[in-house]
Amino acid sequence: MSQDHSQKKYVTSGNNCVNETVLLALGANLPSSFGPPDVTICLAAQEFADAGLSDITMSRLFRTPAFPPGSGPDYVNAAVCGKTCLTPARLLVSLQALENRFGRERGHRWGARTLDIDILAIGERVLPDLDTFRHWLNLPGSDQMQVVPDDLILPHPRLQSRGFVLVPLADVAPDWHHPVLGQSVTEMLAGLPEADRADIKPLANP
Ligand code: A4P
Ligand code: MG
Repeated sequence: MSQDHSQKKYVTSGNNCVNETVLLALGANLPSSFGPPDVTICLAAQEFADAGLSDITMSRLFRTPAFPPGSGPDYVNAAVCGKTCLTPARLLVSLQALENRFGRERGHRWGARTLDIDILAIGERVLPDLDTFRHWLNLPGSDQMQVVPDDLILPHPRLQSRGFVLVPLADVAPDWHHPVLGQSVTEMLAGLPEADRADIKPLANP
């Protein structure tokens, strides 16, 4: 008798690894040696398989005003949904190596960059633990700009308040539910002020 595993949260592949869903946010607002931000993002996306992802779906590219306002040129943002067998720590290292390959320099927090790849979520994991996640979730905006976490924080503590994250994410994972806030991507997006979405425009294909 054949079994339908399509409703299972985790799919086990042939080599017995646990394939978890990964959601990524991509952003760039400086040219890299490979080209302008849209080209950099598309080239980086082609490297995701080597970086440990499979079943990759990428959103449209969007032009978004830099946050905080006036902090630099407009960004190009996108989101990716995929699967991985890597541990969260190894995935972060792998993606940071990809950022570096595309010329990422870490200057000041939220400064202009050639490529930023944030892990938005890995399945329904809350990392490193619920208390620490809540600490970063509730950090005042001024502190968020100053303090950099040592640990990987999942879900990304600012995803729910950012149009430049949620608009692309709605292309690839509209039904993903935030494991702490309980809302879907569609619901979080609908909860944003209209002004936060107004200036987010899809780009024509590069
Ligand atoms: N880290 C902790 N959690 C994570 C996570 N979920 N994903 C740690 C990735 N990294 C995580 O990150 C600093 C450290 O956070 C890492 O070493 C990792 O151990 P970073 O990428 O080096 O620094 P960052 O980019 O300044 O921080 P972050 O958190 O990526 O910044 P944000 O909050 O994403 O803000 N405006 C527009 N329109 N579009 C943008 O994409 N991006 C930013 C960056 C600001 N304004 C923007 C955009
Ligand atoms: Mg980042």
